[in-house]
Amino acid sequence: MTDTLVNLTVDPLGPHFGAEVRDLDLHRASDTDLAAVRAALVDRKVLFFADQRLDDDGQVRLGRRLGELTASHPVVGGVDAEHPEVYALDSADNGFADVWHTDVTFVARPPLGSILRAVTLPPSGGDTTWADSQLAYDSLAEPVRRLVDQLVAVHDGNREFGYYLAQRRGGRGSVWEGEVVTRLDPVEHPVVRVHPETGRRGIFVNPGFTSHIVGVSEAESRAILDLLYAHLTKPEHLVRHRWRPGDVAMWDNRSTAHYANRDYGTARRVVHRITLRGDRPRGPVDPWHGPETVRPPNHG
Ligand SMILES: O=C(O)CCC(=O)C(=O)O
Ligand SMILES: [Fe+2]
Repeated sequence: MTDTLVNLTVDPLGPHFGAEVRDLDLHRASDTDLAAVRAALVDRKVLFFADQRLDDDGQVRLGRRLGELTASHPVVGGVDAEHPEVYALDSADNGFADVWHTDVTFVARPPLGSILRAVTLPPSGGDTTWADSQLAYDSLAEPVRRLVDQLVAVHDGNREFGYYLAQRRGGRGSVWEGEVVTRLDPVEHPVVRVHPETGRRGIFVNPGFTSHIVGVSEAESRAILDLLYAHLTKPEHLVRHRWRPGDVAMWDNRSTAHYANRDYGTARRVVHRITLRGDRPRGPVDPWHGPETVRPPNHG
């Protein structure tokens, strides 16, 4: 069924998750249109907009109308000096995202959502797939839900991004939450995140950045994480997008994970992303009292 909200047509891609928003020029969208987009984003979790004409300026303007923008990335600079908010993933510059992840979960307040624009596409391939972490949580058996509700995990950006921080301006990254990032201290988040706008629970661990579960053995941590990752990425929980020029995707990082196929050989693929500032993830054990950062033992 297609819902028409104001002048916005939201065409679901499945019973629960994903939608194409039709007949909306993001460049000219009214405040009412964008309020409807914002509501559809929380409801459908990933939205696609075809035939858009955004450039970096337009993408940043759109993002500012939807929320507060973050820097491009905590440790990777913007696409150019004029666009410190725009994060470019360029295959020619080793920009790939072929590991399941939710954006930037290795900081205390990961971005609420991301807006991604196709800039250069390979002749074929380079599809992106999203997983619905709330649908996945809901379809776990009840005793497993009870177990994971209580768990806390460590997220560590050093493996993926430590190198970039070391290379950049003498180890000085972006300004994130008002502070220059000079190190990526691992952070703790609940394994199950309660969505701040809907109260729905979702699996909030990802192979890109989650290092381990707190308070269990390494073998237990590995087994629980593997179970959650296999479950999260079951086909029933996924939507896959085949990119076309002019496409824009927008997703809610509080309820999804994603993966970009690296199957296009030496062809070039460039996408530009902006991220909306988010809040501190909360778990179902309410309130979740955890330290903001976990320091390795040698930091005392
Ligand atoms: O390249 C893509 O399609 C997705 C890249 C990605 O992970 C991101 O923009 O957050
Ligand atoms: Fe991503």
